[in-house]
Amino acid sequence: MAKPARPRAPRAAKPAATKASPATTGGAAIPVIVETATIAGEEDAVFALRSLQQAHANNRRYDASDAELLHFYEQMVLIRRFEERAGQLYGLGLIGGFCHLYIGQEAVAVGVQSALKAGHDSVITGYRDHGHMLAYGIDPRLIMAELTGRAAGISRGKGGSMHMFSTDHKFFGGHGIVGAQVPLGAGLAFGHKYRDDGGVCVAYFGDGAANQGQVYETFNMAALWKLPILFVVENNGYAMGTAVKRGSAETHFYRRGTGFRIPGMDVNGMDVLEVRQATEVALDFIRAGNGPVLMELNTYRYRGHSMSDPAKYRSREEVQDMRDNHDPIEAARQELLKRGVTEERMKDIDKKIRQVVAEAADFAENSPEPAMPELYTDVLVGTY
Ligand SMILES: Cc1ncc(C[n+]2csc(CCOP(=O)(O)OP(=O)(O)O)c2C)c(N)n1
Repeated sequence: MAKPARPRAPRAAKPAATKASPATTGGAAIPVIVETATIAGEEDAVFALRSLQQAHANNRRYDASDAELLHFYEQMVLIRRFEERAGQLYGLGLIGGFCHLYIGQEAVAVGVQSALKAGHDSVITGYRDHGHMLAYGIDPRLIMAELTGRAAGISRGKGGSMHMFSTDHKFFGGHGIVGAQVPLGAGLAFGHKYRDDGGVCVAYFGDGAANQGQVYETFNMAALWKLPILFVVENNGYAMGTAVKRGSAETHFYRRGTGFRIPGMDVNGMDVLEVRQATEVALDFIRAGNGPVLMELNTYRYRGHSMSDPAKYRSREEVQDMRDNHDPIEAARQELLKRGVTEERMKDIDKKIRQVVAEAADFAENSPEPAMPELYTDVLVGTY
């Protein structure tokens, strides 16, 4: 059974360039080249690749005000309660097709997207998309109505859980083809650069998707053209039932851009303040015209891959350990308590969120299904 390895302990920053160091095998000293920096200019390149990780290591956590941390807490609670309710509606047969819950990963979407300019910067992700939409301020009623296939849904009930979209919010899906959102994200980033609008695209993908060839073709082009794109690997430990170690030769996903001169950052995705801080470092670099950044966010999904997954590939103890010891919402709650925010204040937030989610579910259940002529709309691509 796979050992729970997330979130990984922060690794110590390495020096920018190191000399040959001796190692021994059977007593004989042999030189091991750890890193070379012999070509003119290479040293700078090596430094650039590591500089963001070093900047992040020096200052890991965002200095949030109490109000900001409360807001992050509220958003994470909203995602969790929303997802729990979606799971119940799925069980009742009110949600059809696939449904992938985001429970456990809330700090990622909230930490990253709180640093973006909503409606200006673009976001694109895979099929586990409800949390990213909520984190971008999209009305929970419209998301729930989409999940239940109703006309009032954000994609008029025709997209469902995996294919939601809102150009108004610059949220570009919701994609069921693993990894497909990565080259599409480069296209969105190209659009920002072409229009010179100062926007950045965040393209999220999973540890499983990170093994797709199209990801690396995209890395090459994005780096070559210095596209304003933040690649975010949400390493939740599993691609369906395959643990990272079973499916990936390089399990440190933040290193995967090195061959394309894309700086990488290794981030604890269970700490919303660490995620936010790392995102700011990355965005500063990207917005200054330096091209893409790759962030690995180490996180964990508590529920099965989708609602139909009994999750037999891992132990209950592993999941329980993550829930008990690394939960992003509980961590934020504890931090707020330490700052003197009262239990009552947080209970009020919890109560308010339960109400918001209950209203979203009622709205979804009471909305009509799309009319038949809707089958013929949104078939061709328009201008965005
Ligand atoms: C091109 C393609 N291959 C396979 C699948 C089937 N599939 C759906 S999800 C998934 C696992 C992806 O895992 P990961 O990228 O780690 O994302 P996570 O589900 O953990 O968020 C696979 C193989 C698919 N949808 N598309």
